[in-house]
Amino acid sequence: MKKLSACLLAALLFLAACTSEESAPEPPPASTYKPPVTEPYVSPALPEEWGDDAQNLLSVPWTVVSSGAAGALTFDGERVRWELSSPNGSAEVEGVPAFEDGVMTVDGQEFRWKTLAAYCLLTTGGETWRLTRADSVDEARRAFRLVNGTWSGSGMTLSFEDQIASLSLGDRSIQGGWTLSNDGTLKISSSAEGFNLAKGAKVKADSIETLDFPPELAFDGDFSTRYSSAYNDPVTVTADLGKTKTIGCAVLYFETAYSSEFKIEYKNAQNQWVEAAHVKRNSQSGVDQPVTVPFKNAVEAREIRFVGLKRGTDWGHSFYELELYENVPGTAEMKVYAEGEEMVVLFEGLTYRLTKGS
Ligand SMILES: [Ca+2]
Repeated sequence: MKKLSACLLAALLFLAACTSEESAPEPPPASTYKPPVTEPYVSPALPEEWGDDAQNLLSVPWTVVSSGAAGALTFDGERVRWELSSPNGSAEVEGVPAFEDGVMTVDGQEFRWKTLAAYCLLTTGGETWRLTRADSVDEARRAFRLVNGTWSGSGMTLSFEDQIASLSLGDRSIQGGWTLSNDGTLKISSSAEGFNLAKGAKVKADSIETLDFPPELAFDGDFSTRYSSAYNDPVTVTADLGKTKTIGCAVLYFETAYSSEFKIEYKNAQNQWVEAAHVKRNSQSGVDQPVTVPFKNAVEAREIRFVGLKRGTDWGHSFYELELYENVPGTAEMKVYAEGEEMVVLFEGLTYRLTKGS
C-alpha cells in the first residue's frame, strides 16, 4: 500500500470528483445501481438490569469477519444465538443469556467482549473473534464474503486486513477503519480508533493556569480532562512521542478558552524547530468540533510542539486533547455488493467490478 503525503491525500480526496475522470482514460461505466430495499432493523428491548454492556453487545446482530471463519451473534429479544464455522470446527450455542461482571453466559459457555466503534472482539471457547455489525444476519453473511482479502479491477484495489481497509484508485489512496451497513454502504475512515500517535506522550508546557490543568491532560485520551495555560501569549506545549513517527496532521479539541492563532512545529533531524502548520481562526470551537490541522507535508519527528500565539478569549489557551495522525483524517464512502464471484463497487458515480486476488 503506497502512502501519500498527508496534504496530497487531503487534496486528492477533496478533488476526487473533478480529477477521477482525467486520471482514468477509460473510466468504468456510470452507476445505475439501486440499493436493495430492506426492512430497517429493530433492536430488541433488553432488560434494564443487563445494563449498557448488554446493550452494546445485543442491540444489533454481529457477524464474524475473522479471516477463515464465518458466524454470527444474534439476539431475538429472549435468546442469544452464537454460530461459528471455522477451520477448527463449528459451534452452535443458544439460550437465555445471563450477565455478571461483564461476562455473558449462554448455555454454560462464557463470552467476553470489547465493542469498538464498528467492531466487537468476542472471546469465547478460548479464542477471540472479530465481529462487525450487520443489520440482518443474511446481509451480514453476504457482506462477510466481501470484507476479506484483496479485490481489484477497473484500476481500483480494495483490501481488508485485520481491522483496516485500504482503497487504492489511480494515484489516490485511503486506509483506515471501516463500517459496512445493511444497504451496502462501505465507509472507510482514515482516523481509525487507536491511531492517535500523541496519546501518552511525555509533555511539558512553559505556562499553566493552575496545577489542575497540566499539559499531560491534553494527551491522556480523556475528553473530560484538559490543559490550560496562564492568561498570556505565547505559550508552548512540547510533546515527546518516545520515538520517531510519521505525522501528517494534528487534531485539537479546544475548550471555550480557544486559541485564535497557533502553530504546530516539529523538531527535525538537525534539532531545529520547523513549522508544520500555522493556523488563524476567527470562531470558537468546542470539544464537539475538533480542529483538524493538516501539515504542509508529512514529517518524520519524535518531538512536536504547540505554540499558542494568540488567545481567542481573555482566558488562556486550553484544549482537551491534541491528537496526531499519520494521515489527514478523511472518509471514502461507496456502495458495495456481490454479483456472482465479483464485487461491484459504486464510487463517485462510477461502477467498478472487482475480483478477488491482487
Ligand atoms: Ca484530556
